Amino acid sequence: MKKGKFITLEGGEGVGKTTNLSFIRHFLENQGISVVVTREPGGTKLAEKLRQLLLENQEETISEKTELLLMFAARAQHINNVINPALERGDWVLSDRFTDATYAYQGGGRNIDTSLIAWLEQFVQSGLQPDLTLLFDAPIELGMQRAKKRGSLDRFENEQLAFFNQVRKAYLHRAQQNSERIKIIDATQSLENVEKNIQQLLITMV
Ligand code: Z5A
Repeated sequence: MKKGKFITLEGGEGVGKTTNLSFIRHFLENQGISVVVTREPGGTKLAEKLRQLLLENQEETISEKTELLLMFAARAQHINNVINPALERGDWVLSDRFTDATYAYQGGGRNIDTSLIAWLEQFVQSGLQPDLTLLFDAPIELGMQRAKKRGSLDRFENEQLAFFNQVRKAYLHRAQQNSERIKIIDATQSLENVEKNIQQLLITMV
């Protein structure tokens, strides 16, 4: 059924996911590939509303279970209405974050049992996995410095340094466990070198 390829971009905040998304898009389009660019949480009208609920600083505390379920609710909608139809058409899908973020933020950051995340992953994705995941990795302080230039902080950005260190550790652990799919990009390099690394990985896929 799946004819296109599915690529996801992951990493902590400010590591360059969004910046490199447009580089990847242009690279693929220059090879004649039709590309759908999307993001998580979000990607559909309803899922973007859930994103807003998840990222806004709320008066009412969002419990860890609620956060996890909202992430997967948005994902179910995204897969059904955007990702699967695009892949079935033969388009390539580029997503700014996907389920590895849940393992990193809700698993690593919030300490939710990863077997529970794996159960939800199976239920919601029915086996759908990215063909390639680029994990942009940099020390937390560097990403924060880069992201700070943007102004006000969302609900996740307001977390403490320890939270982000747990997230980074969980991402790196995930990359170790899924080394065929998840490729680590050293995000401390210049943008030019980061792009060279990405290009080397993409060339093997087109
Ligand atoms: N979340 C979750 O908890 N569970 C889930 O399952 C999912 C998500 C899917 C929304 O993410 C939040 O949702 C996220 C996790 C949670 N929270 N956090 N934190 P988001 O992706 O929308 O937000 P973000 O991670 O904060 O994105 P970001 O800060 O925009 O980061 P980025 O896209 O990786 O960075 P960027 O905007 O491309 O780059 C930042 C700046 O650095 C920019 O000025 C660039 O020009 C500059 N930059 C980038 N690369 C370089 C290099 N190599 N050199 C110099 N300067 C650079």
